[in-house]
Amino acid sequence: MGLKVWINGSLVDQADAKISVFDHGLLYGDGVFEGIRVYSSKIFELDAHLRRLYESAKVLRLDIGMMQKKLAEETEKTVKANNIIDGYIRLVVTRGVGDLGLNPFLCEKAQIIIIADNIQLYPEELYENGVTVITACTIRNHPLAIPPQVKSLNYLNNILAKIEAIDAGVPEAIMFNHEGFVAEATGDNVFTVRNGIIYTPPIQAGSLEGITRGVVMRIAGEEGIEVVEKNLTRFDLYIAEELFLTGTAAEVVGIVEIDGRQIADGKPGEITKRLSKKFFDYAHGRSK
Ligand code: PXG
Repeated sequence: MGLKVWINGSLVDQADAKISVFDHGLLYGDGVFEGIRVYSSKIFELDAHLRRLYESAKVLRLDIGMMQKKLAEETEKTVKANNIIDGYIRLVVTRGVGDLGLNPFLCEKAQIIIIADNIQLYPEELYENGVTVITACTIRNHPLAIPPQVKSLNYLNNILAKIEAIDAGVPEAIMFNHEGFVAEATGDNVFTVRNGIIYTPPIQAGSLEGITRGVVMRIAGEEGIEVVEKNLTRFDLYIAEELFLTGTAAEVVGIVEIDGRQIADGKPGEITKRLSKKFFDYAHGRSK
C-alpha cells in the first residue's frame, strides 16, 4: 500500500502525484520547502516551520496562494491519512507551471505538495559514538546573492559541500561564510561548548534559522546553560570541548572528530548528551 500525497488540494496515490516538466521548481529551483518531524502523532513545531516557509516565499516574491492556517490543516490531514505516528513531512511550494523563460510572474500559480512518510531513523550508534566531520572548501552562499535564511529549492551550495563530505568518507561538512566565519553544516546548525558555555554562530553568519536550533537554545537556557551567539572560526571548532549539530533529521548529534582533530576524549560530551536527551523528551511530549 502506497502513500497518499497531497497535491493541488487532493490526496492522491503516490504513483499519481506528478507535476509538470514546465514547473519552475524543476526548471530553475524556484520554490521553497520545509522538512518537518512527526513525533508520537504530533507535528513538531508546525507553526514555526510554516512561518519560515511563508517568510522564505515572501523573500522570493512567491505567493503561496493559501492561508497559513489552511496549509496547517491540510498538513495535519495528510499526516492522518497516512497514519503517521513517527514520521517526516516534506512540504514543497514551487513557483508553478511557466514557460521556458526565467520570469516567475508568468507562472500560473504556486504548486503545493505535501508528502508525509515514515522516517528512516538514524542508527542509535550515531548518537552514542558521535560523528566525524570535515570543514568544506565550498563557502556558504553570499547573503547578497541568495540569503541563507531562505529555505529554497536550490540546495546546490549545500550539495557541493555535502559532496566534499562524502568524498572524505564522513556524513557532514561544516561550511564557512565569505568572511571565514562558521556558517552551518549542509543540513544542520553548529554549536560548540567551551568552559561550559554554548556558542553558536548568529544567523547573520550565513545559517538557516533552524527550528531545532531554536528549541535547543531554549532548552539549554532552561537547563541553566548559557548560550552565546558569536562568530566562530575554524580555530574555535578545533579547540572546542564539545561540538554538536542540530537539525530536523539529526536532532542533536555530537561531533567527535573534525579535520583529523579529535574533540575532547572522542566521545559526545556531557552537555551534548544532556541536550540530546532533553530534546528527545520535549519532542515526544515527555517534558515541557
Ligand atoms: N541548515 C540547513 C541548511 C538546513 O537545510 C538546518 C540548518 C536545520 O534546520 P531545522 O529547522 O531542521 O532545525 C537545515 C534543515 C535531511 C533534512 O533530510 C535536512 C534538513 C531538514 C530536514 C531534513 O537531511 N535541514
